[in-house]
Amino acid sequence: IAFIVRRWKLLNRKDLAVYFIMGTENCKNENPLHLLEEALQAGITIFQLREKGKQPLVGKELEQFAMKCKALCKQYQVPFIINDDVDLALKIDADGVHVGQDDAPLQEIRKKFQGKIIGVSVHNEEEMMNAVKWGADYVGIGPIYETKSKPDAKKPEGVTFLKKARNMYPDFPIVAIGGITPMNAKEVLESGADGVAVISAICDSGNRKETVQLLKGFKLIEKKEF
Ligand code: TZP
Ligand code: MG
Repeated sequence: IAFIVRRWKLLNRKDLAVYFIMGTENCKNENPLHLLEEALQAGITIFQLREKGKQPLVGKELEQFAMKCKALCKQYQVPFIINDDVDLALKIDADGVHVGQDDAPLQEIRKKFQGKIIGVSVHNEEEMMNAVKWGADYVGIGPIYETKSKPDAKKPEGVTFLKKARNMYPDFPIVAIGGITPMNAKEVLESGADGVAVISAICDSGNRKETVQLLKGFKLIEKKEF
């Protein structure tokens, strides 16, 4: 029972409501930690540090930055996830890691990540089945729409596979990603996503509080769970 309770507490579907992703390259002229704190104050429900691009932080600098992000997330009681870098996630005791299909096999990561969150990007039924089978805590599906934030992103998929995935797994935590904004979030949530994962919608927003509330508000309207 303890195991079940622990696993259950790891991640709830509602934690995916507004999944903010950021790295220093997404912050333009703003201080990344300041931007993250504003997003936390605005009500994001989970955060992923995704350090990519031409001049990413690496080594000790990345580690120190990640530690500061972790401390901020803890202050707001928001799960802190690290993209790709399993060793860094372990080293600084992040709440979890998010991996793609090109990263280490899920079975191996799961062994190292007992009691931590593992998210996996999936694009088709087979990848989805494997993610569920090998113990992912949630999957990310996308890109749904055209994105400017990932140069090597696949072609936008629309909501076709998202709907299929939801039909296959009625209760599995699913977050949608790629070009999502308050303008199109409703379609994504109606297609079965538990939440939206965004970079630019929050990083480039002139009013982060309003943006996060809009992204959340659709969910409150959509999920009549009372
Ligand atoms: N994976 C698929 S699309 C994407 C990632 C990391 C980028 C999402 O960024 P945006 O700005 O919300 O489109
Ligand atoms: Mg990856």
